Order: sequence, then C-alpha cells, then structure tokens
Amino acid sequence: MPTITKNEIAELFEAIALLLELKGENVFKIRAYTNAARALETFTGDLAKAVAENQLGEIPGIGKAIAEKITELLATGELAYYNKLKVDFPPGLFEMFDIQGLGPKKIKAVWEKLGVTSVPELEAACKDGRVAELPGFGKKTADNILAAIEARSKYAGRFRIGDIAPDAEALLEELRTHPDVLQASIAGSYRRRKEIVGDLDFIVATNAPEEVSNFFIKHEQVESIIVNGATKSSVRLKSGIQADLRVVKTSEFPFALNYFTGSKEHNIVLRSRALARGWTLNEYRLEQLSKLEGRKSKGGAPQTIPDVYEERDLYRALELDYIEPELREDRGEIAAAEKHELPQLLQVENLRGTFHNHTTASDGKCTLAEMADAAQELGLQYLGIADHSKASFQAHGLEADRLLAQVAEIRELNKTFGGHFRIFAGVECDVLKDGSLDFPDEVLAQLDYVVASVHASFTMPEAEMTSRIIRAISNPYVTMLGHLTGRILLSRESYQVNVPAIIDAAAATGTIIELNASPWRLDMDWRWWPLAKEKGVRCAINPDAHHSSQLNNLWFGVGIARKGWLTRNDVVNCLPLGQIEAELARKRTALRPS
Ligand code: DGT
Ligand code: CA
Ligand code: CA
Ligand code: ZN
Repeated sequence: MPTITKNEIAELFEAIALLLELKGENVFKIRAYTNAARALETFTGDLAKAVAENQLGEIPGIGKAIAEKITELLATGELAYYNKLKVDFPPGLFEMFDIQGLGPKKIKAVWEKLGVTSVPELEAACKDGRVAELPGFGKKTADNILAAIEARSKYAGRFRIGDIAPDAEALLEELRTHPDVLQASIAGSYRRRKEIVGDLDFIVATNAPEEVSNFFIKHEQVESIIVNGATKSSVRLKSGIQADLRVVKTSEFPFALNYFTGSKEHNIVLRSRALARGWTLNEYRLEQLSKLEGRKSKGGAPQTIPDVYEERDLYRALELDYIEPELREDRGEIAAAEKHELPQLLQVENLRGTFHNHTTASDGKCTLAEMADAAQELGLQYLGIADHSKASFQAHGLEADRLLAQVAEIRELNKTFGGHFRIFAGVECDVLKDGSLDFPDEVLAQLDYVVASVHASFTMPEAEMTSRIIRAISNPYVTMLGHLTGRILLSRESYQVNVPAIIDAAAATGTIIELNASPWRLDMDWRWWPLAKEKGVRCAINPDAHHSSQLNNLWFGVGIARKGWLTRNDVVNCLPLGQIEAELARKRTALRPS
C-alpha cells in the first residue's frame, strides 16, 4: 500500500496553492488549499480512519472537494489533479519556490516578463540588472534574491540532523532486523551527533554481502543508486541525502565502525598511537607493522596485539578509556581518556523535566493540557511553559493580562496532578533593543521562571549586541537566556555577539544558559559548553516545542550536551521535582533588591 503522510499531503496542498496563484486563479480557490494544509497540520486524529468512516468533511477547513483529493492520495499515493496542473509549468520553476523571500507573485513576474524558468536564469537576471528594472522589484529586491540564491548553494548537500534522523533510524532498524545482518550501526557525523550532517554512513557485518547490498540499494527510501560495489554502496535517498553502506566481516566490524565514525582528526590520533606501539590501524584491522615499517616505531620490539571484539577493546588496546562517539572531535578527548578523566556524559534518561515550550496561547499548536499530557507520557516530572511576550506580535505574544491569566490556569491545572507532576509558569520574554525586557519586574515576579530571548533587531555591532544581552541577564528575574546566538541552522547565521563575554556574565549573575534543542537551532553551540562548564554556568536543555510531539527534540539536545562534555550535574533539568524549585528561585533570591 502506498504510504503518504499527513504532512506530505499538507505540503502537496501548499504546492497546489502556489501553482494556482501562479496561474492567477481566484483567491477563494487558492485559500481552500492553504486552509486544508493548515487543518491537516493541526489535525491530531487518524487520517486513514477518518477516510474509512467517511468523516473527513467533519474536519474544520476541509471541504468536499479536498476530502476527495485526500481520499485519492491515501489510496494511490498520487493526485491526478496535481499531476495535470504541474504540466503547465517549466520544471525549473519549482526550485524557485525554495528561495527565501520569493513568493508566487514575484516568480510569476520574472517568468512572464523575463522568461526566467530556473534558478540559474534567475541568478543571471539579478546580476545583469533585469530583475531590478521590473516594476515592484528594484535593486534591493534583486540583491536580496541574489543573496538567497547564494545561501541556498552554500548549504547544498548539508542536512540538519533533525531532518534526516527519522529516515536514518528507520533504515538502521530495517538493516538490523534483516536476516542476513549480524551487526549494524550508523557511523560518521550522525553517530557523533553533529548538528549538520553531510551524508549517512551505515556499517554492517554480514556473511552475505550481496544480499545486504541489494536490500539497501532497492530500499523504498532510495531515489537513485550512485555506486553499487562489492563492499561499498552509495545511494541518494528521497530526502536528498546520500547514504553509504559498507559491508564487512564480523571480525572487521569494530574497526570499520570506529574508522567510519571519525572524526578524521580523531582517527589520525588513534592511528599514531597504534604506530607508537608497532602496529598499524586501518578500517579493517589492527596488525603488526612489517619489519621495514617497524623501524620507525620507538621502544624496541612491537607489542602483541590484543583481541578486539568491539570498539571498547580497540580503545583499551591503545591504553585509552572508551571514548563516546559524541566526543570524537579531537578536542582533548584522547588526553582525558589516557588520564581516566573523561566525564560521565549525560543521558536522555537523566532528564526529569524541561522548560521553554509554547502553547496555543502564543504560536504553539497544542493546548496547555495537551502539552502536559505529552510530558507525562515521556516520563517527565515537570514541564515549563514559556509562551512569547507581546513584542513578538508575529508569534501572537502575550500581553501581561493574558500571561497572568495563563499563570492562573496553570496553578489550577497543577491541582489536578496530585503532586506527581507540575507545570512551571514562565514566559519567553523578548529582550528589547536596549536590553530592557518586554515586561516589568512586577509581572515577571509572578512567574516561576523567565527565559529571555532576542527575537528582533539582529543587526547591530557585536559590542552593542553583547551589552544588550548582558543587560537583560543582569535582571534578577531572568532565570535563563534563550537561544544565545539566534542562529537558524542552514538558514540564518548567528547575529554578532561575544559568546565568552556572555558566558562570563551568566556566571557572574547566576543565569542559566539554554541549550535550545530544536534541531533548527541547537544553540548554544556544543563547542562553547566546555567553557561555560568551566566557568560554572549551568545548562537547561529546552525543546522549544511548538507541538507536543516536539518534546522529543530533547533527544537532539542531549546529543549536543554530550558533545559539549556535559554531565547530569551540569544540566538543571536533571534535578527532580522538589529540588528544581530552589534552582529556579536561586538567582532572584540572591539578586533581588531587598
Ligand atoms: P559528514 O558526512 O561530512 O557530515 O562527516 P563524516 O565525519 O561522516 O565524514 P564522511 O562521511 O566523509 O566519512 C566518515 C568517516 O570516515 C569520517 O568521519 C572519518 C573517516 N574518514 C573518511 N575519510 C578519511 C580520511 O581520509 N582519513 C581518515 N583518517 N579518516 C577518514
Ligand atoms: Ca558522513
Ligand atoms: Ca560518507
Ligand atoms: Zn525564541
């Protein structure tokens, strides 16, 4: 049976709306599709069931004609109407939809007036001034389009871990359960939990390499085959990412897994440790250097090679404690492993609760009760709500009265949990341009905690942005600083800010720094956490969930925290209910003017 997801249907409807707009269709017809897409995004029921029971029409925003299209899509995986509609447009036009700031009206204009039908043609037309001359465009618009095209090619071939994790995990699971597979793992940057991944690397131990390779290259996620070799296959998945598969013998598995996990820099250090012991290390084995090469090794006769059945044995052979994949970036992990000084890294199971989540009160898609249910489902003891403040009007930020009404609602809801679970009332308070906060202290004082975030006025010199943020976190009510750099991965660079200076200020004021676990942000970056830890700054891992399902973002946050060498003692949301309250109150009690 063809499988098409609710979100894929929603995306298809968005695409139809764009095409209809290009055709100049009437606005009601277009809106039927955008409304349907919205309705699907927020619909939490079972779509197939709704079709079977003929109840699609009951979903608000879905009329009869749309209901029929959903039925067709679920049954066949395709939509004849869309296939027919597409034919009228040059294929290159669809790529233009991905360019930021280029809506249907502008695409229509460059297509009809300049005959531009692809991104390269558009780039040329921006450069030679034709786009700037179009009515309603101008030089600034042309420059913006050009910048967006450049950003797009800069990020090509790179993927946010959150976008590819579902595919990667599903494929791994299928490999693991394949009857010919003895062992399987993902290696590479994905295993090291990098925030951006170039390609996926699967390693499999098998006695039937051909069967496994065939299974891999014929998988339904595969769009095209790049290489189909005896020990290595490469494919392009439908999601756009390349996936490599290496098939090895069981005895080679720990070496292949270790080598292809990387990082390259980490591998180089391991290899030189092997050399120093009179051995050579490669992706298949550890062996004695030949007599000729052996000359180079110091310290007389080469040592006997211990048996290696798993990665741990390899590290032991090299006289190192086991190094978790997240730490393998050649940032001091080898020296620490040698001295038995590696930290006991945080694990997902250590988390007891979390902060910074949104509800329907601002721009979230789920209610307070739905968010609380989902958090309990995950086994958390508490959930922090932090909806936007009024300055974030585009995110329906709350005015003080609505915020305080939400606080009252939270206090009521908490009574129903019988002490086993608690919602903490907070806010994601905008840091205004001058570093003041969007709410006065009297309002903030009524909350359990405050996340302060920069959401506007990104373009200011580094010194100014830095003092803006320092002023904000100097407020006793600011419990934690949200997404420190404001970056959106593969889309928007960080604003100019002096991170070490902010870390110092956080340490001085007792402000927690957030590790925003949304896979779009993963901010503060893992490379800064060792410094923050050294300065005594504590971390809060926050999913920034705008839907109950996004509480799962915590998984990505934990990966980044581990890359940042953090332990459960460094992360405040490991504290259980009963202890976390004091942590949230600590700064305001210490700094509050008496
Ligand atoms: P990516 O895919 O760009 O996000 O990053 P990786 O780390 O997954 O890199 P990839 O897929 O090119 O290769 C996987 C691992 O294989 C890499 O982390 C280390 C190892 N490797 C690849 N090429 C070399 C090399 O030339 N020398 C060494 N020592 N290791 C290599
Ligand atoms: Ca890779
Ligand atoms: Ca690779
Ligand atoms: Zn935010």
